[in-house]
Amino acid sequence: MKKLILPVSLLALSAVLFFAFKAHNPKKNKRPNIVFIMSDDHAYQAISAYDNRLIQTPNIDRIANEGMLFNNACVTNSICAPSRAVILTGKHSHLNGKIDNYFPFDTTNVTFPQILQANGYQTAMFGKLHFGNNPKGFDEFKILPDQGHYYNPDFITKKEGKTKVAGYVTDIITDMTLNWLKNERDDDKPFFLAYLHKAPHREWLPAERHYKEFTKKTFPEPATLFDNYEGRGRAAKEQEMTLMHHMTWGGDSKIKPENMDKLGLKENHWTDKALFKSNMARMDDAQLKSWNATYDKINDDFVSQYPNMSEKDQLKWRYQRYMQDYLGCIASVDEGVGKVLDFLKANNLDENTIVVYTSDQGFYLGEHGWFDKRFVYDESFKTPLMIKWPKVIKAGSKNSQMVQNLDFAQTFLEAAGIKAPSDMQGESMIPIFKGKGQKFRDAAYYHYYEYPSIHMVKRHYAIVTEEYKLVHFYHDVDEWELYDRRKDKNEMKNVYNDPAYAKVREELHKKLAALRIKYKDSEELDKMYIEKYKELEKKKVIFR
Ligand code: SGN
Ligand code: CA
Repeated sequence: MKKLILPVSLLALSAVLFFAFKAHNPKKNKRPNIVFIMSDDHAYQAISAYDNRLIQTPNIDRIANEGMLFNNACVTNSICAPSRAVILTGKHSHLNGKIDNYFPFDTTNVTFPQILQANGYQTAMFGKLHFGNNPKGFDEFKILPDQGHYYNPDFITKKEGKTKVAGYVTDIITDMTLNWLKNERDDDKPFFLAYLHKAPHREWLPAERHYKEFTKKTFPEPATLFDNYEGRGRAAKEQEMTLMHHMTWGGDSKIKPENMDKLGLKENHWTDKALFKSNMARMDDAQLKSWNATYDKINDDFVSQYPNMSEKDQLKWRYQRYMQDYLGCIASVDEGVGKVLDFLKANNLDENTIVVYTSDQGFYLGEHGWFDKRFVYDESFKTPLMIKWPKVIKAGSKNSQMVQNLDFAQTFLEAAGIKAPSDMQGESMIPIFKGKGQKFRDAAYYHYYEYPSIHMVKRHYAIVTEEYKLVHFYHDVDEWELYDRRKDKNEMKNVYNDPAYAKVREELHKKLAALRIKYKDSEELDKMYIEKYKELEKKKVIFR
């Protein structure tokens, strides 16, 4: 008998070893994992890898230090849901149909996660999507309905339906992500993981540990905080996104309704008190108590200062209040990113995982006196981007090519060894990762649509080259703007009618026309979308 047992147990042992080896054989999983981290409205000015005057973000910076920092990454349409649609489809807004936050996302679009999934990738999404419909191509998702809430948020989940989760949104999304990595990841498959923060989206409610810290700080003001928009056209003058007149006392600056009444502060937006109240209503007693302990002091202080404040003082105060809460929200994003990076490292997933950090667009942090985004001007056109992939990208590299959010789909597909559909409109960034020097994109095309709507930024399309920006505001007005990006970094002077730029202007007009043809955009489509928007206005779904 004994003689027989030995060979059988040897066989069993070798089978165990075979499977153990199979699971841990690094060669098997040659296709890279992808961790796509995106926050909402995170300005590059608020990442220390770009600029350390406002905040230190040591964990986000790790991605740049261990990989590549992009100094000129930009979007095609600087607003939330459209940016996400461009990322997922690899197509400009006018072709994927998600031109603004109101139009529905057409789920017959093919998205790159669907293609990855069909090719053997395990896929998961946690956090903010903002489409109004669920993502396709994901084995698992837990997403916020619409914009989501900062405290005790609701989630739409693939497996458990709608749930309310106690706690702070950024921490919850991080925990969901880590939990999936630890417990649900299939060792035998490469994965695509979308880790999508709501923060630092308006109205900027930080976690307790961070509002306690950040409300004590004072921040340097941007050079253009007191911009009067001379030198630019009607669009810059007629927007509704100034700290002075459009930031709300209640929802944004957290002045309590009773204090607004006491000081006779007029609501500058119908949502002001309502939003303040609804944010507070989500907190439990302990959260509210702690919140009040910090924000009541700020309120008392403001009530005593306000009667002696000039308009200029008010703007300065609003800027500090804005930065305290906005940057406080980023602090928890940075912590979460650190935890996910630590997990990858501790589990030997570091080497062959592509980690991306980006935002759905840039954001104004008081530049031109503004908050929000939408314009093709730099702070909202450009977006933070850093990517690490130790196997391929040299640590600490920097790149200044105009990569766009349009390029992610083709980049990820190429990294996974999959041929991208021929109607995708971006470029794969893989040659850049490998340090190849050729010019990637000569000019970027931009098109913003959501008007008339909240913040009132007029429709415009533009061509952006390294040196110039030519912009056409074609709806409500018919105005052209031209900026010399090298000489006028803050974009304060439209030189469209300056004879010294006549030749540049002419060339850019030609290039812009060619780009519109290349990307299949046209005046007919512009008109079609204006007409379709009117139908939405009739249904009263547009928010103003
Ligand atoms: C909300 C915000 C706006 C913001 C839009 C779109 N107001 O309406 O300030 O521009 O979302 O943002 S709020 O007071 O309700 O927060 S986006 O990131 O989803 O495009
Ligand atoms: Ca956004």
